[in-house]
Amino acid sequence: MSEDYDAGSIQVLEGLEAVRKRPGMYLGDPHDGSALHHCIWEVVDNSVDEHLAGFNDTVEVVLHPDHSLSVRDYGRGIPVDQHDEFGISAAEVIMTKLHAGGKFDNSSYKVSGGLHGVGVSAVNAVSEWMEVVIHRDGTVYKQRFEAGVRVSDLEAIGTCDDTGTTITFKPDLSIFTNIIEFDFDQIDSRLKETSFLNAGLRIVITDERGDEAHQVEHHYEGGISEFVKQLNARRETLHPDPILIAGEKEIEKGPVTVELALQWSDAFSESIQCYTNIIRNKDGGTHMSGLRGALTSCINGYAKKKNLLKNDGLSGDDVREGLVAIVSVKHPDPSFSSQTKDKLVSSEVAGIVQTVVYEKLNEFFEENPSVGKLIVDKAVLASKAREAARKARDLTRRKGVLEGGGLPGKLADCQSRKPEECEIYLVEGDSAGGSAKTGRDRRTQAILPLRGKILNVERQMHNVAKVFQNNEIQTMIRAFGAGVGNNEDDEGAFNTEKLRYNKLIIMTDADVDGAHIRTLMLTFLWRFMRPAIEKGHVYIAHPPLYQLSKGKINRYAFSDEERDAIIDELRGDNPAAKIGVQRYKGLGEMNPEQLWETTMNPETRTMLKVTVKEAEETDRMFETLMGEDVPERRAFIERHAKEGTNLDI
Ligand code: 0RA
Repeated sequence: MSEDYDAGSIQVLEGLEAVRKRPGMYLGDPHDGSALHHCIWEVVDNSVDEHLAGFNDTVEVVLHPDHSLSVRDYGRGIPVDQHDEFGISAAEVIMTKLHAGGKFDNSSYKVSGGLHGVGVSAVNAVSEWMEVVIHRDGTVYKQRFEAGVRVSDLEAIGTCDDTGTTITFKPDLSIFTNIIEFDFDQIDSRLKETSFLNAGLRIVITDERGDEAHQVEHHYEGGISEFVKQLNARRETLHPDPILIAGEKEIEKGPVTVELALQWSDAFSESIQCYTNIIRNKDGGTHMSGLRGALTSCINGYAKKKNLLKNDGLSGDDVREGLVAIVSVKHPDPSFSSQTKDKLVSSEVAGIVQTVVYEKLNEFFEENPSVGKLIVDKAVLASKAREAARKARDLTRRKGVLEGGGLPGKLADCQSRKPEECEIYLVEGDSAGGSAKTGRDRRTQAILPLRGKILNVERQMHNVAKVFQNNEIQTMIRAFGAGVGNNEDDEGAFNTEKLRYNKLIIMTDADVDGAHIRTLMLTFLWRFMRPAIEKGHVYIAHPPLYQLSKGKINRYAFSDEERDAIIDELRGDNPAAKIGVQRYKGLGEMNPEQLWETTMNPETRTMLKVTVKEAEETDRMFETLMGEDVPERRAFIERHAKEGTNLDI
């Protein structure tokens, strides 16, 4: 360290020393990877700010073999002129003065970085070394730091004809422990989100650490609208394009802008993701409540006006069923409930979002009455279902579905009476039911064969009595022994604590009919036994499509691609080798041993857990499970073997 440090620089050092001493306070936990990755977001945010300011369209992130990481942008370049107060270059101030990033230029320029975090200087403090290279005014400048302390001047090292900034840093391993390597997947998914939230920004990530460099690029001209489309990619949507809503309101501190994309599908789940200044607020907050308020009043108003509402009003849950939405708020000075910014609490935002959404959504409905009707119809159905589930309780009690008759005759129950170790297979068809009964572990596995298609309860919401006259439905209610109806406060309503089995496993053929029956069962469960799904008791069995054999070797394939891969593998060097290929047209074609081995044995089976959360993750899962990429799919199943995998409805 040089002797000629002035008062300003000493202050700087004290600031950075504090970061090194208590990295957790500034960057998050240095031992579980969160602070390590926070360093990247911190640096990237500055480049995103240049994009928001209108000067940058590309960010390049490179993971180097020596475990340093660089972030390059093509913005204006950090200013290099002398800073009056500190007597050092502006760049050095930004690199070494805590919080300098946000305070440096207090115009409306800083949106994400200025409000996101602690600035590049905090990252500098926890880096073994950091180098900044600036392209500005035709000159290339460079300066190097170690543990946050300058070890060279900002030097002109060449000429250039572009502008921009590259910051490279190597995390100091005396500060980060346990997880000390950058995680490509985490970086990829976070920066993908960043590029969705910044329409037009190109983010290129290159991993140079392995034998072969690996590169991905994220660039979405459609921004949050494309984000929503992707989240709904595998759903049946009610309207082809997300509804885009944008608005702005001036408050004392500056402009608050709100941007939303909304799209309904025929799914049951609701997924609303909220952001403030590009940061995810996983617990929502005032933007979320503003949106909810507007949706409820707007959709009820429209339904009344169009005479689509017969009796009661639609509840918030009703109008949000099947909705995927992104809410992105930019605010000059937001407040959060905690350091981690999980929840936005700035109260004025609720009113701003509510007003903007109410106005724009009404406009949309006026201009697109057919979409408006579909959305209202969906909400009305949800509302009727809610009412039906309420009635169900009385009805089933009166008819003795619950108490009378004991266990259904078709049920092959398990021996154990400890629900926590018991499972019930809901099996399509009698012949599959037969194999399952023979093949099962009869101590813990019960089998309930269901004949043919179960009733489509969605079409019977006006006539609940009919739902409960249905044989298969009565049988399920009695076998589960946990009541029916979603309102937990009602006596006799479905109660997971009374469930006779911890796992309800739907096992249907791996074909279109099987998928249909599965949907009908899930629909019934969602409408009348929702807590079973919400509390994670419902699973989908995953039977194979093919058996492949060579001599005594038996293998199973879950897709055509996997079948081909296994055939290649079994042939090995002998292309003439005889491989037996059996295609299972239905579960019934499997003998009991095969069914046990491939689909029912808890040690080896793969099941999907039915959830109503995290649409995004599940989409990726779906892609992986049902997609074309066989090695990826296999790796996935191995990683998530047994009960780890989710199916979002
Ligand atoms: C302060 C002022 C200006 C730009 C920047 C900071 C800036 C910082 C970083 C960090 C990474 N990339 C960056 N790009 C820009 C505005 C300078 C001007 O008015 O020309």
